[in-house]
Parts: sequence; C-alpha cells; structure tokens
Amino acid sequence: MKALVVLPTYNEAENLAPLAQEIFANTPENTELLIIDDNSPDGTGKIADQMAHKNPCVIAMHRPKKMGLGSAYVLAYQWALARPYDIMIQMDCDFSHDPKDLPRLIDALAETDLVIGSRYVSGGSIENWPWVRSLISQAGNFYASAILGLGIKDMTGGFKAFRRKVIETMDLGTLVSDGYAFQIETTYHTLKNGFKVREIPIIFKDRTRGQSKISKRIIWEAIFSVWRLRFKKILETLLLCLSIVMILHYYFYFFTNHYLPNFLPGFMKKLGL
Ligand SMILES: Nc1nc2c(ncn2[C@@H]2O[C@H](COP(=O)(O)OP(=O)(O)OP(=O)(O)O)[C@@H](O)[C@H]2O)c(=O)[nH]1
Ligand SMILES: [Mg+2]
Repeated sequence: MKALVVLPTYNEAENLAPLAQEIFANTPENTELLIIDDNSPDGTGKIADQMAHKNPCVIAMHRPKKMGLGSAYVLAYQWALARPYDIMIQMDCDFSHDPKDLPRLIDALAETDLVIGSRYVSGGSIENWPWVRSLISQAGNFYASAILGLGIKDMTGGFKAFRRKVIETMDLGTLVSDGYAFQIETTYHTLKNGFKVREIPIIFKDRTRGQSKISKRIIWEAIFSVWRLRFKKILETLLLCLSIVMILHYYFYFFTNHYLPNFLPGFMKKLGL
C-alpha cells in the first residue's frame, strides 16, 4: 500500500522540516510527501526544495502566489491520480494535526473509505483555542451538519485520509471552495457518491509557530457553501422527480393511445361482447 501525504504550505518555514520528519516517522516506509507552496514570503518553498533534493520521497510543487487551500488540494489530488497511490492523506503544516495520529488514521481506512480526524466525537478535543474561536467552530459544524443532514460531527476539519477510489470518483474540477468549505464539500461528495466515512477522535492543538491564515472571507464562504450544496441536493431531487413524472406520463400516453385502442376491441370480441 502506497500513501501520499499532502501538505499545503504558506509561511510555514518553522514548521515544515520538523513536521515532515515526524510524518515519515509515523507512516509506512514507502510513503511520499507532496508539499504545495504558494511562494511563501518566509522562504518555505526553498526549504521544500532542499528537502526534495535530499529525499526522493519528498516532492515540492510551487505556485506563483497565494491561491488558497482548496485549489492546492485539487492540484495535489489531480497530480496524485496520475500516480499509483492507494491512499491520500491531507493535513495542515502547523502541528495542529498531530503526525502521531497518522497510524490510527491509516489503520481505520482498512474498514472505511474516508477517515476524518475529528475534534467533535467522543475522545476528541481542541487545545488552546480562544473560547470565541472554539464556539464559532462548534456552531459552524453544528450548522453544516444540521443543514446537510449528513450525521458527521466534524465537517470542517482538514485532517483526512482518503482511499484512492474516493478521490477518483470525486469531480475535482467542480470543487471551488477554499477554506473550511472545501472540507465540507469533499465530505459531502464522498457520502453522496456512496462511500463510507468514519470519524476518529483527535486532539487538535492550536499552532505554536507561524501565523494563522483564517479570514472572514473563509468563514463567509463556509456559511454560503452549505446552502449551495443544500440547494444542489434539492435541485437534483426535483430533477429526479421530474424525470420520473415524464417517464410515467410517456407510458400512460402510450397505454391509453396505442395499447388500449389495439387491445380492447379484440379482447371484448373474445369475451363475446
Ligand atoms: N498552498 C497554500 N497553503 C495554504 C494557504 N492558506 C493556508 N495554507 C496552509 O494550509 C494549512 C492550514 O492553514 P492555517 O493557516 O493553519 O489555517 P487554519 O488552520 O484555519 O488557521 P490556524 O490553525 O489558526 O493557523 C497550513 O498548512 C497553511 O500553511 C494557501 O493559500 N496556499
Ligand atoms: Mg491551522
């Protein structure tokens, strides 16, 4: 089994090398690491290049400017699908996702198709977040889960392990969101495509090095994307109902205009009427 860990980076110079070391220490021997850096001003891209130069299991990819987390993952998964990876794992490069949890994520994938490292199932938690941020996250997850009705507790978490077939089935070109919304979208499509999703508890720690990139735009995007997906679902259901009605109408028309006029006279004759 060959695994790829995807790390999008923007200004993670202090975190990248120590995190990569821990990732390799906690994953099977032939695991590879794909770093997607968006021309970080702090030189993260150069560190990624040096790591790739020293270690053939590290691949460094560069984009010219900060283009968002979602499109970095889309690019990573498109790249990965052209190569023989069996599982694809995504995580943040700020130690909020503990690399020591990787073995549990990978093991859980034996029984399911997508594993989510979840802060909101029993045993999961968040350490050192200000209470306001914690409240916004909890409310956001409750909101997304309630509107989409998927029964997943952590819809916005980014610590995920996918089986290849899940990514293969996902229409990557249609994924447009950037931040939390991207995580909501991928989980939504995984379930919609009939795959199994399991949440396993993780302890999420606030970053101790580097700066957060969370913005108001990312929060608004998540709020709206839930409704976009909900309406898409309603629209799809309506289209399905419309197709069924049209097919039934066609058969009814055929039955009353063609079948009955041809069949009835002969049948009545047979009955002697
Ligand atoms: N390539 C790329 N990576 C990004 C971009 N924005 C964020 N990242 C990376 O995505 C991961 C998650 O971003 P964070 O800044 O930790 O965002 P967050 O987790 O919502 O916020 P904090 O945990 O509070 O810092 C980190 O590895 C970032 O370096 C981006 O535009 N492009
Ligand atoms: Mg983070």
